[in-house]
Amino acid sequence: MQAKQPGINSRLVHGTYRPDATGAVNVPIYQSSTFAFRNAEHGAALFAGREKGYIYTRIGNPTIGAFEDAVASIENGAGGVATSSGLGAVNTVYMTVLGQGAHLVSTASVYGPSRGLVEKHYRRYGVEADFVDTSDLDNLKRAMRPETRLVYVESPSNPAMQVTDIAGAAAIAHDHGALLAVDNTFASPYLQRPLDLGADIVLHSITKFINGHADVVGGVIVAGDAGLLARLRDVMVQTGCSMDPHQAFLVLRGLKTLGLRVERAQANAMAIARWLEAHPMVASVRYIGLPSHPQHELARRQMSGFGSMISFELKGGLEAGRRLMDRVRLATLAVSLGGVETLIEHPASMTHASMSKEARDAAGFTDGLVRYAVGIEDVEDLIADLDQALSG
Ligand code: LCS
Repeated sequence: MQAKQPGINSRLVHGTYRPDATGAVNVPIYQSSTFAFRNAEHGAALFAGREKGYIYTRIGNPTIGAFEDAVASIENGAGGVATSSGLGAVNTVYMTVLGQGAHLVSTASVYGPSRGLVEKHYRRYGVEADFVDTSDLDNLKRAMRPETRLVYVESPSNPAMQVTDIAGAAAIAHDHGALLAVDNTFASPYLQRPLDLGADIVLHSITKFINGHADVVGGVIVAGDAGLLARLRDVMVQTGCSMDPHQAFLVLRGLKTLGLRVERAQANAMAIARWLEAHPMVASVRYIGLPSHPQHELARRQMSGFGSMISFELKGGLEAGRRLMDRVRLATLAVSLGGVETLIEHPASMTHASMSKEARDAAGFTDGLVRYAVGIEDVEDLIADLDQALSG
């Protein structure tokens, strides 16, 4: 009989690490840039790949490796590649899959710089791209070309909160000989596992939920196929966007409580979204847990919870949104998300300012949209804070 796999919280707490010779319960920080070879033959064998072991931290490191294995285990992948930032992970995926003349189809409401990287830089090397509303798969189908190599989906997307059918997008990508990569940052692997739904690659800005404490910038990529993973690792190593051992140690620490943090933050988010929806000054609320969200049923099918990201618009538009952001006291006016603390920001002038007004309109978010990343504080305090900021 096959042993049952431990549940996700057991895997989050224990990872794949077992106490080493010293008995250390937690993964030690191997803060060393380089590793000694036993002799010249050993060094040559490691470089030739005839033996497994550590050479140099940009290529591989035990602390970073423990983090990569832990995330790969919860994403159900063949292995992971940690990167210095989430955008480093995005670039590693692009550079691995795209080449001159290749075409990319991506979610229009993708994180601004994930789009900017293509439009400003990859285009200079002959890569073409279309950014479409992938929450309607007909748009994706129409955008596919014979030279499409990569379908890149962010779901739920930042900050439009659109949800894409990942299994459907995988089928379309594969019918056209392309790979599907999913930016799973907003959901976290606790709520959504894209590889199980047919994606080839999943990536995260671990700066957000995976680390969860707003004190580390980093990224990670997981692939289902070992050959593809090796190609991704090669690009990470060659472009030098490696993680640091201390960064990996902190993220391993954050990962253990991912389940607890996500459960608490999404319970808070549901209560806040309902409160906002009923507030007379609020024009619209986008929270995928609300039945009013256009992809609520799809999110229910492909995710195990609705997460803690809310976008909303006030009846007074941009000016009213600005006033609110200046008046909140418990929530912090700052970009980023996925930490224990609640953050509020204005996408059009902050995280997505690199996009043109037309691109933002096409991506489905207006200048008046406010993004509210719910943390794990007491929900009555968060609601009281929004209440005083709206009524002041
Ligand atoms: N993917 C998504 C969905 C993101 O939200 C971000 C950062 C990235 C990738 C890039 O990751 P980083 O390099 O920052 O680790 N999103 C941010 C945001 O919404 N506010 O500040 C950063």
